[in-house]
Amino acid sequence: MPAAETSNQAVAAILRGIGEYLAMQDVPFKPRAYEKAALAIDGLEEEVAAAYRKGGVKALEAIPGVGASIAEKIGEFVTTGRIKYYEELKRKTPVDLSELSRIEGLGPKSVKKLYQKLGVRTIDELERAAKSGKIAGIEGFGEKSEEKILKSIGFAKQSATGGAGGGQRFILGYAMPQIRDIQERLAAVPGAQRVTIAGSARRRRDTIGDADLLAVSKQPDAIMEAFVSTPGVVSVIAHGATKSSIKLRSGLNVDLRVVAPESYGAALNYFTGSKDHNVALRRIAVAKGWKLNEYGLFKAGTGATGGEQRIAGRTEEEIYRAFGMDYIEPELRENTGEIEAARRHALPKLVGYSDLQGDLQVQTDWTDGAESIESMARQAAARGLSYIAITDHTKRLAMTHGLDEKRIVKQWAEIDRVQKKLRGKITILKGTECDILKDGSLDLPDEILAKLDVTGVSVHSHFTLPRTEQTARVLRAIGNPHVDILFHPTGRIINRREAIDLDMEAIIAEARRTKTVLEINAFPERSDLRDEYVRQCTAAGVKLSIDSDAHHSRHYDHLEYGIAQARRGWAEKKDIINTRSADAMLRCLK
Ligand code: DGT
Ligand code: CA
Ligand code: CA
Ligand code: ZN
Repeated sequence: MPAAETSNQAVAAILRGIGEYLAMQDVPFKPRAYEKAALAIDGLEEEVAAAYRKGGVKALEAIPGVGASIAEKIGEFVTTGRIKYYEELKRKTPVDLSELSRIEGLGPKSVKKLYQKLGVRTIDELERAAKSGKIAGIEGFGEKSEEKILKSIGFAKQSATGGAGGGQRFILGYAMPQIRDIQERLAAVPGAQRVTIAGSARRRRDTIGDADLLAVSKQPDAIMEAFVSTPGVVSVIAHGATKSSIKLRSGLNVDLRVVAPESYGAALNYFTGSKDHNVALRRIAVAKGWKLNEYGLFKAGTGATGGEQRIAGRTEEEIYRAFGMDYIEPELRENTGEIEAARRHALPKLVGYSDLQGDLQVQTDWTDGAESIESMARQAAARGLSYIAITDHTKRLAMTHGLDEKRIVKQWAEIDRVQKKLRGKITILKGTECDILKDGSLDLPDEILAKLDVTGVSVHSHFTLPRTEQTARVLRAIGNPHVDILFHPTGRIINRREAIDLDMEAIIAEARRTKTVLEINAFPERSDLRDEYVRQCTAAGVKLSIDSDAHHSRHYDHLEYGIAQARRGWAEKKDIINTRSADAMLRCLK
């Protein structure tokens, strides 16, 4: 995301950095204050940058643990992209603390000591010092800690490129544009006949371990050469005639394989996976006396002549056909029943990537969104949507300037005004993203909810309630007869926050009973509901919506990833309410 520089994570990181430099200089108390503020901001739902732009320092001081002086520094960061105080601290002790403090067992104090005694400022200098045995000689370190430091350096270097921290997987929606850029570049190389995305990215898993590309080319050398010189490559892991691997600055590894045209389908099938799907297919081949690999599907040679006979391999379709199966969409290839269904010709007809007519969760500058109602509506129309619901936050989210009863009524007048202007272009529905309070009651009174077209509700606080309490809370909320949609039902944020502890079976059963729609939130780090819950919903006949949760018009582009998760959950067009016209969609609500 282009705005990532002022994300809560970026703000928290710089505050944490200040705390670390202060700790290094033995300043009392202050380090803890910065650390606490960083922690609070990390866990916030609302974007502090947006809160500051709207409400100034006052809005920031409303955050527990953020006092006047820290609030001011956050403000400076949001407006200028830097904090002078931080830069002064860094100048005083010019060590790369953010890098060095990633080394296990190295706190600010030991970093300071290593700087004073050995002049260590960077990881490379640390490595040199450790390898030459100088660290073991320093009081308080010893040989054991030197060894430990060396080990930890190896790990820190591996995960130093950001994007996803140590051992973490990459979020599909943010990796995909990078992968598509490479795909496009390669497709333009002379001789390239096909360049396709394979692996988990083609299956549209919400996260990917690495990216896999497959190409058919008349000039394999040229495409490999272009691949290893992709802009943004930090290292070339392998450079061969048929397989190369690179690492991008974001930390993402990308594999490219070049295959022969007659094997393209077989290779695509093999490298799309999943591994479990592949294994199951291969087993079926073996049972028939066939052989399936990345080169093709083969029948053992018959009679005296011997030799294998190719049954299929040029396309995936012909391979599935040879097995007597319907074509299996990549999103389904997880060996969770798709093979049996393909044999019985009983696969779902998945919701398509251009099936959405509307978006039911859109934020505006009335709260923490970046654009006006009119701008969000125009941009939605430009993207081919025929309706959106304006669903700004409610008052409990004070930092986002959440709407109370009075302001939401004012907002309706503005929606009416914009609607008049854009009549015929797009329908703007009145909605809310109403906070579910701790006890399951709602942040707006029923009289208001009754007047809305679309009432969405969501959990933005008390994420750690125990399962029974959390489940009861959400059940109570969706039991409200005005509540239409449960937004981002599990609250997870990939690589950052666990899902809240919910008895999903109970939630799905109650959604079914009360005709509450569950959302597939398309925001890449949310992807919430996730695939397995989507599948449980479709199986139970619970209706779903796919929403962008846009806080900026460019976020409409995320809808694609929500559709992907819906498909991974076997959802059909009829399961998704916003594949319908506005009128038909509204009839699906309570
Ligand atoms: P990822 O990268 O962890 O998100 O997951 P994938 O599915 O992209 O896995 P990756 O990149 O290791 O390999 C790409 C595909 O290659 C994988 O989906 C299936 C195939 N593949 C890799 N290793 C094996 C294997 O040992 N056996 C079989 N049958 N297929 C494999
Ligand atoms: Ca992969
Ligand atoms: Ca791979
Ligand atoms: Zn929001």
